[in-house]
Amino acid sequence: MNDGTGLEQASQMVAAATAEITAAATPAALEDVRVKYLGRRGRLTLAMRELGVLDPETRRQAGATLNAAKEAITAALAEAAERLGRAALEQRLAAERADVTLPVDYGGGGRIHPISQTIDEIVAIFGEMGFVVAEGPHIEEDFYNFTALNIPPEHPARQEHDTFYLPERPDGTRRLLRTHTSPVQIRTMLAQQPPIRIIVPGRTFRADHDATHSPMFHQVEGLVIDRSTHMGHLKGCLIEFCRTFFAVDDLPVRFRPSYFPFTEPSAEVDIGCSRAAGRLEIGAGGDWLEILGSGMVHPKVLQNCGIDPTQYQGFAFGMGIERVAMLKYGTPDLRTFYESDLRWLRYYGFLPLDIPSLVRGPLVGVGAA
Ligand code: 2U9
Repeated sequence: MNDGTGLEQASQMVAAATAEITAAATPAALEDVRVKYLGRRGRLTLAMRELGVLDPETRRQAGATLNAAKEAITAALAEAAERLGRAALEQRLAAERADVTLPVDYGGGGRIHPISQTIDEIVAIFGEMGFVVAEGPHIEEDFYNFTALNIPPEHPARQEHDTFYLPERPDGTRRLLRTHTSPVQIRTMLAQQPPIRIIVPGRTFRADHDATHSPMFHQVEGLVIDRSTHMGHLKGCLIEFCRTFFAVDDLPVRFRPSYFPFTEPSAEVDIGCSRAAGRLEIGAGGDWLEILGSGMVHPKVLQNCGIDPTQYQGFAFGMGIERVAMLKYGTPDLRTFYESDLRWLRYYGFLPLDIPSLVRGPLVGVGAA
């Protein structure tokens, strides 16, 4: 401290530090400057330590001067740190810039399987009508798959289902692979009170294997239960579904009386088609194609699920996914769905961004050619 008050020494230090701070090109270089002047053994820190040997008046003046110098260097460091941070951010943003107007590059990426796409389309249509998705286990108890659905032991419908049974348990009962998705509706009715409006997609299993049957296949079923649900609701809902799914506004739809143990009355649903020149075409054409099963839920089924059939009624329907997918997308052979042939999937599969939605226009999914 040559002049006693440290004034000259302090102003030199501030000038030197400011020049070094301005020259620092990286946060590391800036930190070196901070340590050099303000670190534990920094020049300004040491000068401040020397104040103790001065007489009180000189110490007061020199202390004020050195404090002002410290504040000046600290402020210059902060300003430089902000400048360097901004520059680094700008550099990073420039390096990470992406042109979002470029078309999406799908490259050799994966495809959505037509079964998944078809399920998503069906769920989107019923979702728009207020249905919610419900799911349940593949391995089921006999009660949920048969008995609760008005198919008691010895009922002839049990034979038609070609059921896969699991080994007998000590109590003599056997679990099974669900033969339809209907046990999910049973579980839903047992768990919650009406109104119920669910759509149930999933895998189902039957011991049947030939050109038109697979031991594992997919179904979508639906269930609506409310106080005054009637056959008119069933018809309106399913006509709307068929026309939207096949994207044909004036598609003829007819309801043919049928029989299922779990619905009464029951109806099969046909859509219009033409088979001219051996080519199947969906739309008005004088011919008919079966697409769905449906009916009003049998009062005994409601009762089995704790729902009072004098207060509530509802309708249900079911369809095979493979069948409607083959019809909509022209896949000729059921077995190809399960072969995991990548060339087949590249041809019949869907691009990941082809997400079915009614808001984006008609559901005429376009295959990835
Ligand atoms: C409950 C009550 C009623 C679901 C229904 C059908 C008619 C039907 C077949 C279509 C083709 C199965 O994949 S397929 O072979 N399904 O015809 N399904 S009514 O009825 C229910 C379901 C659950 C509680």
